[in-house]
Amino acid sequence: MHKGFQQRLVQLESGYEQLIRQPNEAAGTSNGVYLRYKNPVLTHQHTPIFWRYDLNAATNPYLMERFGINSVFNAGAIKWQGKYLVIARVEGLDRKSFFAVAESDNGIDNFRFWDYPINMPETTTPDTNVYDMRVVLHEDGWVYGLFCAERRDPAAPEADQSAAIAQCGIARTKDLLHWERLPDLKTPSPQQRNVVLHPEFVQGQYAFYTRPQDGFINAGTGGGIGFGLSPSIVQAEIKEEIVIDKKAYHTVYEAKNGLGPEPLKTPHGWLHMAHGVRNTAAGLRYVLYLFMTSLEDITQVTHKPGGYFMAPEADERVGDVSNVLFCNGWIADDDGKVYIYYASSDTRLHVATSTIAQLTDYVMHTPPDGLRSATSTETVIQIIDGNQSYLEQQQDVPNWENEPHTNGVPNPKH
Ligand code: M1P
Repeated sequence: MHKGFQQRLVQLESGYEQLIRQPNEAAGTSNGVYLRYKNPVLTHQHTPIFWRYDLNAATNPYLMERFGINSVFNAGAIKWQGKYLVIARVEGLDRKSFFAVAESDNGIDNFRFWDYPINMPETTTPDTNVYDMRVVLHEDGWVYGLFCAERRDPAAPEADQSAAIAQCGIARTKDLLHWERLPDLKTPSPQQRNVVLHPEFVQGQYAFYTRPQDGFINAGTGGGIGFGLSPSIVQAEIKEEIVIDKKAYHTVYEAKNGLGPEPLKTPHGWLHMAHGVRNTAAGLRYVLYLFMTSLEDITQVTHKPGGYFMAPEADERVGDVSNVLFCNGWIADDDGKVYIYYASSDTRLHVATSTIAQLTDYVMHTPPDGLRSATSTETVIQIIDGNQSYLEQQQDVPNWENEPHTNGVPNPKH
């Protein structure tokens, strides 16, 4: 055995256990809508040592990493047999992603990967890369995983080694261990990413949220969050795709948008999390936003707050693809607590917590985007005026005759 092999192994294993067992704490103050946590719940370092290292001193005398992991991010999520499970996108140093389940007892820390990643079957057209699974327990009794299945564009010239075609892969399982791969979803769009299966039948059919797109990166004439029905899931095909939430000029979803996890059913409507993308001099910026659709007609958006719900902050801003938040998994507990699993900068996975009551209040009572500076100003003035009348009713307004700035309370005389 190479000198130091055993010592290094002990160090690796104890460092790993320390990382996995590290308790997570709420981070500072909340904005009243959600609470972030200090540590990411998963990083590349959380992947088991026995995935990355050959632990046999005879074949790996220097105890070298034989299969490095670059990042762990964009995870689907599901509560399963009392545990909080995330199905993460694990990306190797070779840039290929695969799926792996990690579980925790409390949803905020001590996430530990299952021993093996998901051995996802392929269709007759092998995938080059698979990523961003949305996990849905459908009312038909199956757990479905919908993900992006990406392959090189067969029409691309030899010189172009980046042109790709993204389609929606579909797999289903009853135990999250064994997965049956179904044919990819067919839609009228040349490219599909961010496809989500609605958890209930709609008009007796499987209902899909889609993201039609012309190119691999650019939405082009496509874009927006689409919707369509398919009578079958084993030969899923959407013949008519409509857009239910469009991209819009000078908003946080100007360049493109896409649905996150499966929607959560609330008494007021279906609660949706999505990501919005805009272009900047520093590249694309991905933020998260929420909206609600009608229980009676799930294609009708009933409430949509202006702006973003969450944007990259502090360390979240930096990573392989900086300035990105992306969320494709959340878990709502029976007591109304919601665990939001969001990834930052295509590098690591975090959790934020909220409740159905808070998210519903946020979605239903945050002013919508008026799409002009003047309407935003008007919204602020309405809030100030509202506070003013409230304080007057409380008969608590000091006399600020000549003071333009006051201690956090509006000056009615200015
Ligand atoms: O790099 C940011 C994200 O880009 C893609 O998302 P979208 O299709 O909405 O642009 C995906 O590759 C996603 O995985 C990635 O996080």
